[in-house]
Amino acid sequence: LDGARVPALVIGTGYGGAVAALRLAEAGVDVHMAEMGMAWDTPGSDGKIFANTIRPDVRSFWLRTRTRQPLSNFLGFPLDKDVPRHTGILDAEEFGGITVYQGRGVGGGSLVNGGMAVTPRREHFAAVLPTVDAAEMYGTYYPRANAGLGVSTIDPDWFETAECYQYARVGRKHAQRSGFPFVFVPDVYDWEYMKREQAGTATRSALAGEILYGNNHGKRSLQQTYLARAKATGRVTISPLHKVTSVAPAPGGGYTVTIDQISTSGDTVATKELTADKVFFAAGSVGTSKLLVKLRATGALPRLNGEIGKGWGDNGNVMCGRANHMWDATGALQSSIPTAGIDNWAAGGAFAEVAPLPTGIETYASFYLSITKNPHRAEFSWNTAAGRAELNWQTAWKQPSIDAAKTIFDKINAKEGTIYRTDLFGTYKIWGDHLTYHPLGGAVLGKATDGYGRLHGHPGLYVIDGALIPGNTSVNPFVTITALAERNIEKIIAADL
Ligand code: FAE
Repeated sequence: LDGARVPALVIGTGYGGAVAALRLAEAGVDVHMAEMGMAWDTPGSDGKIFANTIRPDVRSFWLRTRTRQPLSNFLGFPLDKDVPRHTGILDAEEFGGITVYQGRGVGGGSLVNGGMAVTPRREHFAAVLPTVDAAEMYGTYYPRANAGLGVSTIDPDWFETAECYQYARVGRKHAQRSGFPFVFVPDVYDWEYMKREQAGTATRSALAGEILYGNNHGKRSLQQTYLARAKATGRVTISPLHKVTSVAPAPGGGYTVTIDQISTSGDTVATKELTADKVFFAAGSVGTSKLLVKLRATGALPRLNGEIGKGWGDNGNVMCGRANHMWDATGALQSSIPTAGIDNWAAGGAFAEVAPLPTGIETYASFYLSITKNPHRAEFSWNTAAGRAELNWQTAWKQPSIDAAKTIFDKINAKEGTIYRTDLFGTYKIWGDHLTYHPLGGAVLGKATDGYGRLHGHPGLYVIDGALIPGNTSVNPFVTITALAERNIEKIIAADL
C-alpha cells in the first residue's frame, strides 16, 4: 500500500463507500478502500464474531474504557461497566451537546444498526433532498437501493402470532386506539431465518438480543450485500484498521492520501502514503465532515468552500418509554429487529418506531425511537489549538423533537391511563435527548459539492455518504443514503472517468 498509486481510493466502508466501490469496480476501475475499524470476520473466544447487548465486552465499544449504552439505566440501576480499550464496533462519539453513535468496521453502520430500511414518503422527499429529481429517485434509484440491500417486509400473518413481536402488537393496539396510522417498517433482516429462530430450529440472533454490537446471523449487513459483490469483481481491496488523516493535491496530479495503520488498542503502528487519481469521502456524516473541516483549515485542501461543515442535523432522534398496565405485557422474548412504526409526520412531525427492550424479562414497558422534524442545524469547525474538530450542537435543541414526540405519546398516555417511564436514561428522566443514531449533513449536496457530490474547488474529490443529506430524512436514513449514492456514482462514472 505504502507508495502505491491507485485509480480510486474510498475512505470508509459504509453505505456510500460500498455503493461507490461496487459500481466503480463494475465499470472496470480498481478500487482501494481504507477503513478505520476492524474486519469483523473472525470469531472471538466464545465462537461468535459479535457480542450480545446483554453482555457488552471488549468487542462492543470503540476505544473507550467504560461502556456508554444508549439506555443507561434500568429500574434505578446504572448499566454501564468498565471494558478494556479496544477497537470495538460501536462508537459513542461525544461532542459538547450530543453523543453520536456510529458503526466502526468493514460495513460501517450496517454492522450495528436495526436494519430498518425505509423509503421516505414521496410527498416528503422535496424537504429531504430539495435539489434532487424525485421522479428519478423513486423510479430508478430507490428501487435499485432496496434491491441491492435485500430489503423486505415481515409476513403479516406471522407477525400476528409470533411471541417475539408481542411488544409490537401492544404498540399497534395503543397507536390505533388513539387514532394514529400504524405502518410496517421494511428491514434487511432475513425473515425466514427469524421464523426459524422463533421455532427453535436455528441459532438465535435477533431473538437473543443481538443488534447494537452486531448480529451473528440473520441480518444482511453490507458485508453480505454490496461489499460481497464488490469483492467478487476482483477489483476491490479493503484495508481494515487504516485511518485516513490527510488528502492533499499531489505534485504530479491526483491526491496524496496519508493513512495511519492502527493496532486494536488504537495506537498508530505505521503511517502510509499513497497517490489516488480520485478520492471518495465515505467516512460517514461525522467522519467526512471532520476530515474536510480539518483539511480546509490546515491548508491541505485550501479551495474547499465555506459550506464545508455546515447543515448538520440529528434526524430529530429522541427516545422514550411508557409504563403499561399489567394486562399489557410486552413479552420477555423480544426480537431486537423493530418492524413497525407510528406515522404522525404530516400532523405532528414525528415518526416513531416501536422499539424492543430485549432484557429477557417482562418489563411492562413500551419503548420508542422517534424521528422528528427538528429545524436546528449545527456546524463542524476545526479547533486549531486543540487539534480537533468540534460540533456546536446544543442539548436544548432537542426540545422541538420532544414536542413532536409528545404529539403521539401524550395522547396515547391519556387514552390508556398510563405514564412515561422515568428510569431508562437516568433517574427521573423521561426523554433520551442526549444522542443520535442518525447523523446527517456537513457537506451538503449542492452547497459544499455540486449536484452530484463533486467537492467544489478540487476536481477528483467526491463526497458520497450521509454528509450530503441536509440533516433530516423523515424516516431512517440508510436507504436514502444508498439511493443517492447510486444516483451520483452513475453520473460520475459516465461523466468523469
Ligand atoms: P457509515 O455507515 O457510518 O460508514 C462510514 C465508515 O467510515 C465507518 O465504517 C467508519 O469507521 C469509517 N471511517 C470514518 N472515518 C474514517 C477515516 N478517517 N478513515 C477511514 N475510515 C473512516 O456512513 N439507519 C437506518 O436507516 N435504519 C436503522 O435501523 C438504523 N439503525 C441504527 C442503529 C444504530 C445503533 C446506529 C448507530 C445507526 C443506525 N442507523 C440506521 C443509521 C445508519 O446506520 C447510518 O445512517 C449509515 O450507516 C450511514 O451511512 P454512511 O455511508 O454515511
